[in-house]
Amino acid sequence: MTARGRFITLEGGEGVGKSTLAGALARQLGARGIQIVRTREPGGSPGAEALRKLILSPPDDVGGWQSTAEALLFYAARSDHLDRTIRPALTRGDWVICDRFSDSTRAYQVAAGGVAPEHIDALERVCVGPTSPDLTLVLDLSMAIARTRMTARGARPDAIEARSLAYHEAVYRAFLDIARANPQRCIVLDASLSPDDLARAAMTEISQRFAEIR
Ligand code: T5A
Repeated sequence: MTARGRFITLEGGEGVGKSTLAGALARQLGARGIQIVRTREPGGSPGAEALRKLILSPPDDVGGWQSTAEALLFYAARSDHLDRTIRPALTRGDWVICDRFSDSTRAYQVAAGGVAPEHIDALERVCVGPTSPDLTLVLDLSMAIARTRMTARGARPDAIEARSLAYHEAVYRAFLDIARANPQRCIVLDASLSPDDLARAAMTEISQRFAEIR
């Protein structure tokens, strides 16, 4: 029987460099002969990608999602993503590198949006169950630098990016709180490093954690 693959998630605020790091990790782990499935949330399966559009670009007549409705949409997308993409990959023995996962719901919809944590605990039991990440890399970057990077990239902000500074400060603090509360699973990385140095720091943590790539 194939051993279950490893499940690595990348977390942090907007524009901290998660997608860039996910690409570098996929290349470097792939070069070591590991089958990688690189994916993201919201999204990562056709159904979840359809929900992504609804969440991040709500139709004008919706008037923006209220926090509980938004959390439920994220879990609908996550449930589909787990069933169609993540669990099959882990069962094959592939490694999954996922740009955002449940910690994002706890940071955005709970800490910043005010959804009760016990409601998310219940959704976690129903949708995620035992498929929780083996390792979470939390990218820590000051909001000022992240905003400069986002401005340089020039894309129009989506419904969540466009929220207030206070909302995003609560998100920033929440990721560090989550990392402190889960030291076995979470590693905080300094995301002000260059892309190459950040990838090197992440690979060091991954190889210390997982004997099969040493
Ligand atoms: N959300 C998501 C919730 O509210 N709840 C949830 O449960 C989930 C799953 C997703 C949105 O949904 C919310 C959070 C988000 O608001 P998204 O479009 O996927 O939306 O947004 P992000 O995940 O924030 O992705 P971004 O692409 O905006 O940011 P990244 O991936 O962190 O950053 P990246 O790699 O694209 O880099 C940003 C810019 O910085 C440069 C890059 O070239 C790029 O221009 N850069 C660096 N520059 C210098 N040094 C480095 N180390 C750099 N790394 C990247």
